[in-house]
Amino acid sequence: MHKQKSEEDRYVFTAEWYDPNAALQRRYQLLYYPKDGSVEMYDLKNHRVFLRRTKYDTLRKEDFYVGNKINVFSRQLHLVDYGDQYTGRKVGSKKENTLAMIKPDAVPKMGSIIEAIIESGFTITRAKMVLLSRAEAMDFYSEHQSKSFFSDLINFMTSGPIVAMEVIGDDAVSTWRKLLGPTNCSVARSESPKSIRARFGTDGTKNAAHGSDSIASAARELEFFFPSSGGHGPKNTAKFTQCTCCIIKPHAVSEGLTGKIINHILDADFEISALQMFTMEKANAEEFYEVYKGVVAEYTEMVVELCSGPCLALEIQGTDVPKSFREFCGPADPEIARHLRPRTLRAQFGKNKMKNAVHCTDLPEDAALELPQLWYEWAYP
Ligand code: 3AN
Repeated sequence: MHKQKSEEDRYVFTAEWYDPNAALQRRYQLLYYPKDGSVEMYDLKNHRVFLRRTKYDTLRKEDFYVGNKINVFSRQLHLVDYGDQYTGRKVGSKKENTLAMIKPDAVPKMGSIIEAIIESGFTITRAKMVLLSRAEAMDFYSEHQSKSFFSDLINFMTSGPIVAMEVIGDDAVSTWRKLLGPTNCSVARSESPKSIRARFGTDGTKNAAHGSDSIASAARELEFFFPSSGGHGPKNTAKFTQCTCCIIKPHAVSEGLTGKIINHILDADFEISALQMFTMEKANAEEFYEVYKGVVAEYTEMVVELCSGPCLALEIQGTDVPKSFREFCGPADPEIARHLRPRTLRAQFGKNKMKNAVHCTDLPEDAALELPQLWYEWAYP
C-alpha cells in the first residue's frame, strides 16, 4: 500500500496567495494528483498542512503550469515555481508562451481564429484589444524599419483594432507559427491550406495574424503588450458609450467555448468594441454582483464562479443595446433558456444558473458603471 502511494504520479508547485485581510503574500507547497484530481497544500512559513488531500473536480491537469492562476476554495493561487525536478521536466520542459496577435483585417473573424487556437491545444492566458498608435506600431516592428514594406505595414497595423494574446502550449513559438502558415497568404493557400493565413488572410501584408519568431522575440513582444512591471502597455479600445458589458465566465473560458461564443455574438451583428481577459479577485466579484446580494439565492455561488479563473470581458455595441444583447443572452437559467429561447447564448453554452456561460448588463444605467470598473480598476492586477 505504502509503496503504491509513493509511486503515484504527483506534481509539486510553489503557489502564492495574496491574503487581503492580512495584506500578506502567503506561500504554499501545492501538490496535485492527476489520478483522482486531488490537491493538497502545505503552508511553507508555518510548516503545517494547510489543506488535506481533497478531490477538486473543477481543476484539470492542463491547468497546472508555472505562470497560471488557479482557484482552490475561492482562493486564487498563483503557481510561481515547480516544486521538484520531476514536475519541471514533466510539465514545464516544453511549455512556452508566445504572442499571438490578430491583425486588423482578421478582427471580424476573431471568433474562428480563437477557436483554431484552442483546438490546437493552446491556452489563452492574456488577451486585449488595442488600437496601436503609429509610434507604438513603429516600435513594435522596429526590426523591419529599413524594409521596403515598412510604411505599408505601419499604415495597415494602425488602420483598426488588433487583438493581442498570450498563448501557452508545448513548443508554443514554433507550433503557433506553423499554425499561422507562410507570411504571404497566397503562398499559404497553396502550401498550407488549413493554416490561419490561408483561411483568414488577404495578401502579404494583410495576413490575418502574427506570431513571435523566437523565444526572445516572444518575451519582448509580450512585454510590449502586457508589461510585467509598471505601465499598462497600449491602451485598450474601450469606448464606454452606447455599449453594454458581456463577461464570458470562467467555466466557459476553461471549457474552450470562447471562440464559439464570440462567433455567435458577431454572427448576430453585434460589434465587439473592446476585449480583455483577466482574473477577478473575490472582493471585486462580490462588489460586481452586489445588487444580487440578498435578492438572488445563488449570490455566493455566482461570486465563486466569477473569480474561479480567467474570464473574458467584452464591450458590445449594437442596435438597442443593452436590451437587445440581454435578449440574445437569454434567461439567466440555462434550463429555462433551453425550453423557451433555445437559440440564446445561455441555452447553447450554459450549464446551470451559476455557470450560465455569460454575464450581461441588466440595466442600461449599469453599463456605464460596470465597464470602467472592469477595465480600469480590476483588469490590471
Ligand atoms: P512573419 O509575420 O511571417 O514573421 P515578417 O516578420 O517577415 O513575417 O514580417 C512582418 C510583417 O510584415 C508580416 N506579417 C507582413 O504583414 C509584413 N510583410 C512581410 N513581408 C512583406 C512583403 N514582402 N510585403 C509586404 N508586407 C510584408
